[in-house]
Amino acid sequence: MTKRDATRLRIALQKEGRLAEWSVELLRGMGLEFETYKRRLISRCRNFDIDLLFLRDDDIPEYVQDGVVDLGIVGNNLVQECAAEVETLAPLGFGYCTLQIAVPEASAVRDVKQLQGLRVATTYPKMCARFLQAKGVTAEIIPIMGSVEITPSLDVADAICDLVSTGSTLEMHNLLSIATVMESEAVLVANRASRSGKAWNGRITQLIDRLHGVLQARAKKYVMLNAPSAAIPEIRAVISGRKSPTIVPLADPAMVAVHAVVEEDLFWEKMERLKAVGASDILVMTIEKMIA
Ligand code: PRT
Ligand code: ZN
Repeated sequence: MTKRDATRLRIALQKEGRLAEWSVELLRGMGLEFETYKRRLISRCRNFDIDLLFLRDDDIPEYVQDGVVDLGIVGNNLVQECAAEVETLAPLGFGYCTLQIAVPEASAVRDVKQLQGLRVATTYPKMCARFLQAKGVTAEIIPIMGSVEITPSLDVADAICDLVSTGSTLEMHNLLSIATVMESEAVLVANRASRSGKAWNGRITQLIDRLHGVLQARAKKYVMLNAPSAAIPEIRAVISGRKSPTIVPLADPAMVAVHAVVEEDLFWEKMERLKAVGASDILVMTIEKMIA
């Protein structure tokens, strides 16, 4: 690892893999300008005193814990497995997966308790062991580096504990999930001393504020619609956001235009209710940033 430049904050992100593109997109959304050409180890931000380090994801929790870097973007699954002593600043809304215990479809095992005395192969030995222990089950944990899903067919293990996102790997290998050990997504983590110390606290707080601006914008849509003036009370009841909607009169005095920010998760339900009370010409726009 290159020697630290004490005047520049360091952020670690995955070099290649499932989190890499999302992490770069998020940091760019937060206004950081940098190159990713061939993902060299270090990329200097042009507009901030920040260096980005492109690393294997497995190394990130410990590098953050040890202060090799100040911040890291990594799956919470790895943070928990390493039991890294870091401060989790925010979940990031990508890299969703679950750590699950699965058995061959042909197996008689259908409950975690039945794993007593059996072999469980996993790349997450610590979390798997903690989970089984909490259930009062003593099993033989077999740590594996990769391709955990093939271990039952090789008779290396009776069950596996692995990450699942779509579930197609389990299905392809005729494996059936019997328990969820944890739900995970990518998180922003900070070195404790960097977060609390004078040198970087201000810069980290600034980055967290920007991050919230990006995440909030993603969770919302900007909606413009036309509606009969008489429907304003019903429309306001549907769009019960933090702020009241903007109501603009139209040339036709019986009609108004309504502009509002709507939560993405209830989006379709709200659109259907708005149409039902007379809204028309509904335009929906992505919000790039949102600053409270
Ligand atoms: O090279 P490097 O060490 O950095 O990368 P890696 O190959 O170890 O990691 P990578 O890119 O595969 O995963 C990085 C992070 O993405 C993980 O730590 C999780 O936080 C998150 N993530 C989200 C996943 C998955 N979904 C996922 N499906 N990580 C791995 N998988 C694997 C899983 O292990 C299994 O082999 O995908 C397979 C199952 O996928 P489905 O879709 O068939 O269920
Ligand atoms: Zn890895």
